[in-house]
Amino acid sequence: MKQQLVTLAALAQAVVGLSAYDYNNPGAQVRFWVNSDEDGLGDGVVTQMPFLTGAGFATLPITDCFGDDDSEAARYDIAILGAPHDTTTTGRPGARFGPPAIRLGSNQKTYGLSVYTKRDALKDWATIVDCGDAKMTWLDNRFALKTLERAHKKVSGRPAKSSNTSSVPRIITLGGDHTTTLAALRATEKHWGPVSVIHFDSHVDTWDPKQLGGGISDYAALNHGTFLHFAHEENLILNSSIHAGIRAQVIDASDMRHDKDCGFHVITARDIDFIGVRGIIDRLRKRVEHTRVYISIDIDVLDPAFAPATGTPEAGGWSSRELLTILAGLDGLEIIGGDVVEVAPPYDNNAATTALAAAEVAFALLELMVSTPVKESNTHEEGNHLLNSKIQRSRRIHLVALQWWADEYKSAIIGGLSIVILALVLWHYDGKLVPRLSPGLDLEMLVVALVTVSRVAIGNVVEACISQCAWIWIAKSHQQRTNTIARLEDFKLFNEASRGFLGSVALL
Ligand SMILES: [Mn+2]
Repeated sequence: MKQQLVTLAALAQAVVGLSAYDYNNPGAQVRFWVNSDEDGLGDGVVTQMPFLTGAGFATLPITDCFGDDDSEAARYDIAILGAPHDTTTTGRPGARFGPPAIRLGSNQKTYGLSVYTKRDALKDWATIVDCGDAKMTWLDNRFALKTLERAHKKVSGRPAKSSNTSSVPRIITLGGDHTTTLAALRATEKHWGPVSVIHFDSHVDTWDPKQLGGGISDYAALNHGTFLHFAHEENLILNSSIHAGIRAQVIDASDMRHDKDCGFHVITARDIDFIGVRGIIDRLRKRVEHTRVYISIDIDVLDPAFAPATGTPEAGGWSSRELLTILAGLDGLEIIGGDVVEVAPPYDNNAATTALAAAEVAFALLELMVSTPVKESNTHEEGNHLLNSKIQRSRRIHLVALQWWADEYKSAIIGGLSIVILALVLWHYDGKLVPRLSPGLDLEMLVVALVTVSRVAIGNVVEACISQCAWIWIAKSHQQRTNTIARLEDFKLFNEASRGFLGSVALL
């Protein structure tokens, strides 16, 4: 009896469902023309994906977001914005054609119920629009970046549609070479203050202009390999930022030190082989904990097999699926903006592989933004990392020291401890340069071990001084013990001492 009732109910529902067909919301079907039976084609609805029926991302209609109308009807929560720009690339140009290619690649996204999250980002709480492209001249880099920045400010410069869940519209930028991210960060800083950047890329993009472009001219100093240096200089980003997928060579060791100074940790492309996708997600989440996040995705983070059409391709990258899984793993972070850049369609293949990957990645950003609405805080500090508020207050005086210590506090503790132990050892054996230790272990070995620990822990300047002093002390003790002249080649005395000022002074 119960089963019959269920069957009846299902039948009734089907009948009601059929009669209540919503012509304005045909799902994956396109209604071609008003119902007419003349040609025997029924009601004119065919099952087909509506390719090219919409001009915007995921076939959203292109909306004018640059006008002054901020009435209720003109509001939105998330905006897509194209940045057709490639005159600051150091490699192959062509990313100026990126935005329309990504839009074309996204045209299967008219319905978006995810089999992973069981949510449809396009039909959730958020009003999503595609604002088209910012007007960017190809004749003047700086002018183009300024108009992009202005476009960002305009698009995000009105209240959000869903005022109970979000305050201002968040933007997903379709690049464009990577320099376009600087304009986006300048605009987000106005609403959200400095934010952490999760930067997916095969290159670090924090190059000091002295290394890349600055030797040519001030104008060339700002390019798609240096924009994160400028973002750091302009205090747009927090020192809780992180790169993921890095594999391109750098020019010399100073590049990685400078990268660290710009506030970044590094996850290399090959790390995924050792810690897996889960490990990558955990490291990213841990790094940006308690901060707001901007996600910038250079499509060259993918292997050229998955994204050949990009300005500076690098073999040995991640697959599209790996990147998408990692992005999905960032669900719940407060993402205030994002971009997919460096898509250069002239190098794409007939199947538009790169554009498809870029569209999927941009949609993943959209899903993250819909999944976690973000309210603008009253002050820039609020809701941000504790460190950030400290930096804001004492920016002028303590910025460098604070950043260094906060970033390195673990290393500093290890370094400090090893220095204390070293001091105790030296204190204890003061004046007894040949102490009685167990056979096979002598004081010099102990000192070298401790010095090695501290130099690894502390890094650069401090470690250089400590190691030099240690080598000098060993050489001196050896000299006194054996009554011989210390041999430079034995102790690398001159070599080590020549590495720094203090060491040189000590040597003298
Ligand atoms: Mn890049």
